[in-house]
Amino acid sequence: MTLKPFMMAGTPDDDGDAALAVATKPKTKRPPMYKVLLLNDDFTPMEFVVMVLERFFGMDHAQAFEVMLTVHKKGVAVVGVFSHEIAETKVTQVMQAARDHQHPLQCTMEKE
Ligand code: TYC
Repeated sequence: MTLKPFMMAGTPDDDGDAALAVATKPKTKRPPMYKVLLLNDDFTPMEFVVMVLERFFGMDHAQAFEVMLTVHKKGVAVVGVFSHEIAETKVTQVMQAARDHQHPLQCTMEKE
């Protein structure tokens, strides 16, 4: 901008602001995703865990058995990755089913 007769250098409208037109990246932020984790314990029956994985995580029997064994042997496994709302629903469903059957099975979620 050229200085008009009534403007003084160094006052707020003496901008040079053409140089501040910085390119901005178009922001297409994907929503954060959440891992749902199943934890091992010594008391929940294996068949119950398999049933939970089939019912709430859409696994077939072989898949569910395999994932259950992974949790049994390693202590914990990721059983799915979901949006915050879906992950919360899965955790609630598993925890309610465990409570209903008086099993100590634990299911949690964490940001990916
Ligand atoms: N460890 C349990 C048992 O031996 C089986 C089990 C597997 C429990 C996975 C919880 O998330 C779990 N009966």
